Amino acid sequence: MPAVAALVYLFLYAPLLVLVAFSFNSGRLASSWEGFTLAWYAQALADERLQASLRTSLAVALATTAISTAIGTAAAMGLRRAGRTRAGWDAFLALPILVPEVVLGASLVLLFAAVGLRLGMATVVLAHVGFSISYATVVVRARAASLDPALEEAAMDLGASPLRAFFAVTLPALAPGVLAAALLVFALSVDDYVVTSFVAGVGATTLPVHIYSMVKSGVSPAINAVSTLLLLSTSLLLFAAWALEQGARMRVALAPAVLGIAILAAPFAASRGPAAAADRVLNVYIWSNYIAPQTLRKFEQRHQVRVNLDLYDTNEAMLAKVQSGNVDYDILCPSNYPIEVLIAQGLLRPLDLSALPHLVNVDPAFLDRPYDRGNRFSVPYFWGTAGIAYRRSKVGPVDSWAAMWDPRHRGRILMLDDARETFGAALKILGASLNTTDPALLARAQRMLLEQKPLVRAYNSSNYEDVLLSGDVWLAQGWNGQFARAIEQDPDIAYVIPKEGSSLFLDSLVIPIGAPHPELAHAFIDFTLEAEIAAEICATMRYSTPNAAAVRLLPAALRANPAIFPPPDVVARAELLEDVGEAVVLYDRLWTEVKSR
Ligand code: N2P
Repeated sequence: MPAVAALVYLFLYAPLLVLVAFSFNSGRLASSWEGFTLAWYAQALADERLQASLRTSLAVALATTAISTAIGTAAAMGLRRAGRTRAGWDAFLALPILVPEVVLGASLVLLFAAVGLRLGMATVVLAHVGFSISYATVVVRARAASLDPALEEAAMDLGASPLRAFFAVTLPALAPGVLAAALLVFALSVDDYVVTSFVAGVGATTLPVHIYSMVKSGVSPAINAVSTLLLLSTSLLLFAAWALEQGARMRVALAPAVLGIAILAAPFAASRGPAAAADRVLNVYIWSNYIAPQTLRKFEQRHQVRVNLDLYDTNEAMLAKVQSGNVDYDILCPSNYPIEVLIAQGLLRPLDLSALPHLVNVDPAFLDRPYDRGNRFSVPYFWGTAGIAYRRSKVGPVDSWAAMWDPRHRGRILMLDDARETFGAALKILGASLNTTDPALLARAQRMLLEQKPLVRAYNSSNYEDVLLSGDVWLAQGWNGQFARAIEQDPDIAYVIPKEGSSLFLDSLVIPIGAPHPELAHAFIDFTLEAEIAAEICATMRYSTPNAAAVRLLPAALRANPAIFPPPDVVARAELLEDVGEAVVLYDRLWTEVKSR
């Protein structure tokens, strides 16, 4: 029997143990142990964005704890007198605990939009209070049940007002329960990802939301380090709460509780104080792997501002968020085809070209395109291709999309998690345009994707190059820049634009209509147009820059790298993704069917 129990516990704790162990691994990949190091902790603690998210988490958790514990205590007191209706109240109390978090998150976003509340710190606190009151009430009530009501009555018989009796007699007796509730609520709030990701908007990035966005831009062991700290801290808080509920003395529970909070607060001691002029901010919503932190820091320093960065991996995700209407972004980076949609819906702010003196650096071939004549709304940022990167030693030479349908590569194939790109690959095999709106062709493409699905290891649009580097897959569909970086780390990897042709994208910076900081947004766009900055952005991210002055500054090796700047005949094979109008609904439905079947 103990052996079975041990196995169950191993099953429960193995992932956590691996996480903790690898936070001390000096290698980058989780596939091999390369020696002990604390470097990832140092890197995590030195990360300003991480510290900012920690500050947000702590502020939210403290506010949530104060509000929820107060309301929970009051509710527990009230419920003592519920009498016959008690069962009903109990059910209502359990409901928020049982409702799936995604449902809660989605419904809160609707509610906030309906009452006109902007997403931000306040909505996060409201949401956290919403889901934690029940927990607080249940914990305090358990303690209240063991109280002798005669004590409170005696106090009132001796002349104390009900309020006085509560504070002088009842509350001290309840204190361990109230503290346990507070610790539990604090831990729940610090930990929450799902609900928070719905209601955070910009500038309210909590630690879990930040960790998730770190995962998107590549798995760094620094994430393991942060996660280990978060794990340790919440475990201590929950242990303290549990000990109090078991009747441990306050002093015994205090030590783990204080330690738990100290672990979260420690990075502040290490921090150099909040970033400069925190009230001047720019909210940037851009593709993952499109700008390096060091480049943002240059802008922050030059303008004494803070840049809030949010990332997305598909145009559709970005559109959905912007169209929902209650987010405060200053900068977006859509591809050409969603720009048409955004312009048509009146969601973009006309640019003041006089505030963009460095626009002259852009190669005229990328300007005045049909999707935005005269560049009234958009300035090109990156262009590039989608293609296949593969491990030469495993699959030999590849020149066709057919490799992604080859049963010999079962379980070793990764495809982008992007309707236009996956359908695009299938359509190219069919010899069709990837901008087709023909339902019959799209149905054929869907059948192909369904046939391919058993071979596919993952649909991933964020850190697909890491999955290839780790050796988990041998062939990956993806966008060129991240593959150009991967090839540098591992020369066994090659990138090809298949002979059937592929997709071409042109992504631009735009300012949404309701941008709270339009002037700063113009300054940012112009900053990215400066030759040195555009060259730095291209050299760090490895997507292709439309900035002619920047290209001249690039090292020859980068300019000659075909994964970054493909030769003209290869570009000629590729087709620019364009707006498919109403058919976007069809693409979306067919793609959802592929993924859910
Ligand atoms: C970067 C994705 C490239 C953008 N993560 C494709 N439009």
